[in-house]
Amino acid sequence: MGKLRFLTAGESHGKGLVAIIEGMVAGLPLSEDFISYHLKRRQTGYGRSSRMKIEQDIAEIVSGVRLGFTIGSPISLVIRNRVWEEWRETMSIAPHGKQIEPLTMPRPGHADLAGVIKYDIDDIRPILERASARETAARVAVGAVARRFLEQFGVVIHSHTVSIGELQAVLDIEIDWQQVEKSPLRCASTKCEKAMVAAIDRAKAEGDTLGGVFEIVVDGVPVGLGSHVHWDNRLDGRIAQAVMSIQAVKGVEIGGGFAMAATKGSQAHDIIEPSTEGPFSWHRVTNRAGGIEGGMSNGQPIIVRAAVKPVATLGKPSPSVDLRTGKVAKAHYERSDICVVPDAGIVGEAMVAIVLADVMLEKFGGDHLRETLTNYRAYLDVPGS
Ligand code: EPS
Repeated sequence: MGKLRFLTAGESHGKGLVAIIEGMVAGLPLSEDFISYHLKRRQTGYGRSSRMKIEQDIAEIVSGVRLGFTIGSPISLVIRNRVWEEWRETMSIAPHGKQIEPLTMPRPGHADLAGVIKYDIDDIRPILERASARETAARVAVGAVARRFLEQFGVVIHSHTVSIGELQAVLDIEIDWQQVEKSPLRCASTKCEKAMVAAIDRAKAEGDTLGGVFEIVVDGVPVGLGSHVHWDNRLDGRIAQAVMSIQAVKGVEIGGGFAMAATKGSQAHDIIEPSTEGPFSWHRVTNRAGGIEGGMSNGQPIIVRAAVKPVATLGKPSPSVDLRTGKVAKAHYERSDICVVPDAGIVGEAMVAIVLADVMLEKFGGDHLRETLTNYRAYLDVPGS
């Protein structure tokens, strides 16, 4: 990370989640309601566990904002866990002398097994609590601050569900983002949604889970964010790392991605044509590069897709080994989600927003939003930019 940094803390069934953001400019309008609006968007996807009905995430701004505007100091946020009341004993901070049965049957696909070995703990609970995707609520809160900043520059971020299990959305018309926001699967194709919902219901009845693919679309990104000069300046690399870090994501592609590998060069790239419309003397008819060439934004929409694996906690648990006895046992089961793809898309939006805010701050600098905007406008006025 460059100028904008953040940390999250918190366990899934602990007191709550905390985030600290450093490097945001002063003068950015910011409210708890704006952040909470995006937190709610992460909790509405079809296929989530009943936990989503318990938690109604609200972000409390503890520092860094005064009278509705950021003041340049670290912004800290708290999201309380409603389930904490039921978990006080199991997740107690002080020892209380009561026997809590350790979890010793690691779930394949989770952090359980590697975690207990690495941290030398004989109970899976402390590992799963932090590995849980509950942490993504804090990322979405941080992402909301980043997107508030990006909005000032006309950068707009959307996400939608491209597939659930084997079912692909048919995307033959322009995406209606308002409809996506209303869709329980965040699917742009109402035709496909019914079958996807039925597939999730079927998986649930069978004690199984489903994965899928979400796509992020970012409009309004200026040319020249990121750089070709160093591996860790490359915008595509930074976005891929951020999106890949989301729990359950197993693949990330930009633009044509993996499918591009099977095409010829003459069909893979976006022809540059003269144009008399718009700010430049050229334009592109296609966007196979997904808005990034040579590690830099090229002014086209940024398109990122992520493959989400099926949730690893299964109603019909996979075979495992009891770490106490070394004998065959069923993996641990506790309440979990069936499908998280739509909500993972919201987390994807947040991670992409954080990376883009970071590269915008790197390029345009400034300690107050006014200064950043002045630098941004000066850059856009440079001939050829
Ligand atoms: C999760 C398991 C479920 C999810 C949780 C992620 O929690 P619980 O075990 O309490 O039912 O609901 O996601 C969230 C709590 C959230 O806010 O997204 C897991 O094991 O990763």
